[in-house]
Amino acid sequence: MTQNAAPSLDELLAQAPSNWGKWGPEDEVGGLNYLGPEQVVAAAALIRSGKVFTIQRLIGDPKGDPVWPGRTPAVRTQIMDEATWDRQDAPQFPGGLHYADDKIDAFLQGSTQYDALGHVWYGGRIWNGYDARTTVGGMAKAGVEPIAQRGVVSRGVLLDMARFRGKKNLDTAETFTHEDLLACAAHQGVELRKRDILLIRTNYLQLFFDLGDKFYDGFCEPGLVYSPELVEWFADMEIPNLVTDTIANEVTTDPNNGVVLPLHSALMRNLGVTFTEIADLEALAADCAEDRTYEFFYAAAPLKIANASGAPVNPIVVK
Ligand code: UVW
Repeated sequence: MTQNAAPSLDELLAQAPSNWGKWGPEDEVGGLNYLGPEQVVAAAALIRSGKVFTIQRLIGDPKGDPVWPGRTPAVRTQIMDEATWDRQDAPQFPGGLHYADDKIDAFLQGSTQYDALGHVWYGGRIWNGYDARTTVGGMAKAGVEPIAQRGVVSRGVLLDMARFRGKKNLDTAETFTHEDLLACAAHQGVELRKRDILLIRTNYLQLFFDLGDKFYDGFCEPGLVYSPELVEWFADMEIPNLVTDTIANEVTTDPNNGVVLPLHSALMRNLGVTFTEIADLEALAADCAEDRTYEFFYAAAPLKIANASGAPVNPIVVK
């Protein structure tokens, strides 16, 4: 997907803001440092109706699992079931216990997931300036485990870009900016505050189910598009976590410069914004449209996997 005319990320982001060192030389969770007891208590005050939403997409969906090109969906294998006890060599437990066991072989970025801050890089340096060689054979630095240990709790705000634009889903390669997010929030009657977790709905992955294999033809998801102003806005707003219902949280190839996923570098690598991808925001969005309440309590913790560059998660939203 590299385009010859595209600038290098080093060139594109030469003047871009950075939070490296802001939380010390050993930091591995970046913008999650913005979230402390104050944010948790304030978020808890948003629980009013007691409605609970889980926003993970099903792993092993019989209709298919949308993944980034080159990745493959999780494969679940049944290891033990009642048929196991048809065999002569089946284990026999005093009392007659039988059980089912299974396992999955899965890309850790192949479902709803948190990316570790070291997941992407350029110029030989990952988040906080760690040497990119620390990724070799497993993430020695800025892996997903510190995020998982800490957990993520704050006020979440849904920005329903698809409804705001009057569409069932955003189109291939459709873009929006932070100004559009602000306009969407104003239209929804919700204020965006510093340290909010942003959940952006495009409903684009509906096309994965509607189009089948054709979904990947000319693959270019819709999403946020890079600009220096957008990056400054994320920095000023101290956004700790960006959650979307697309595979990669931004327009895949930037239409202005041809760079693939520049915001992964500008926001995740440089500012320490954690990315949560492939969320299922449909039930939540329908409810928000009905009760006109777009702010809520958000809590998530990815699986604790040593040295991993990401991990599956099933975030919980409570209204
Ligand atoms: C890539 O980094 C390529 O994708 P994602 O952030 O979706 O895991």
